[in-house]
Amino acid sequence: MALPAPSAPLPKAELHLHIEGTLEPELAFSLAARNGVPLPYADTGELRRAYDFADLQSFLDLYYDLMAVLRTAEDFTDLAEAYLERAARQGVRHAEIFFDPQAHTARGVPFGAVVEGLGRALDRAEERHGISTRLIMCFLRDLPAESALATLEEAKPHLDRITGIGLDSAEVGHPPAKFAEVYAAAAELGLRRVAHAGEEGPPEYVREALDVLGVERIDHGLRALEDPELVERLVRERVPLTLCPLSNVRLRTVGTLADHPLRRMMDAGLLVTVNSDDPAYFGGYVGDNYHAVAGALGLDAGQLRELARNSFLAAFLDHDEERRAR
Ligand code: ES4
Ligand code: ZN
Repeated sequence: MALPAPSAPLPKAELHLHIEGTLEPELAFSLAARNGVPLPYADTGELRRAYDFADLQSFLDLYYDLMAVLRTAEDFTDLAEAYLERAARQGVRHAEIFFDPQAHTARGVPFGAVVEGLGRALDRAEERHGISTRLIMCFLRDLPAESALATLEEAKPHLDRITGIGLDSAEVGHPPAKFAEVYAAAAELGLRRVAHAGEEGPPEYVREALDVLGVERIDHGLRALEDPELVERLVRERVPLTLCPLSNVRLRTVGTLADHPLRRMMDAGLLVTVNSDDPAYFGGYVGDNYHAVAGALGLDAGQLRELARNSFLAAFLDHDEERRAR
């Protein structure tokens, strides 16, 4: 097999990516025009200038508002296709893609239009972009647990397209245990389980996600560092953490990239991965995140390779698939 050209990006898996967070301003405006949805911004420049967030909630407010432009299956196909094209250019070989069904069904967009629309792009991702894919359906933790249960019911006819479940949106005040029942039901259906925890919420939420929800990976998990015993457990049990450095800076969970604990986490023996979260909003796709932390934290080529290797180890791939993807 030929060696990659020196400038070829490091092959990597992306494990923490909200597809709705890949909605670039240009696509938002073109979908708004196609669907006749008014936007309260004069142009893409004005929209981009609104991407100045104080915390997670101030981001989520804009993120949910802008989803109004996503109406049809075709819109979701176009959204996913645009992501896959950018991801491929940054070396992504495998992508485990989050989506937020409740954010769409609550606006009258049928569950099936979302999944089938995304699925059309994912079905041709291997052939067009050399990317294998998985879909992970996230529950919005600031909605009632009953809504998550109803969403799992709605997902049942589409489970051939859905690998797992996640938990996202406003964290503080919505502990993982609120979703114990739906996670147990999903496990019965053979779905893989992940959850956002320790992004803004306390270390206790990370522990609860493991013990009560039975998750296999923690999304973010930064605040686990406040609890040395928990860190020890995460190391011992090899629980992958999907970090999103540019997101943490934009949402002010860390001061600057130079303050980001990623390197300390690697040194502590944690299985950390680098991901983009909501790249259209946070200033970069996954390769940009690798590049930014390499510069700010002085990571060498070996450490970058370790991060890429971790991403495949933490992916929901079987051994043969993992080998092929790398
Ligand atoms: C999210 Cl950065 C982040 N945190 C929690 N929920 C989310 N949904 C989309 N992006
Ligand atoms: Zn996230």
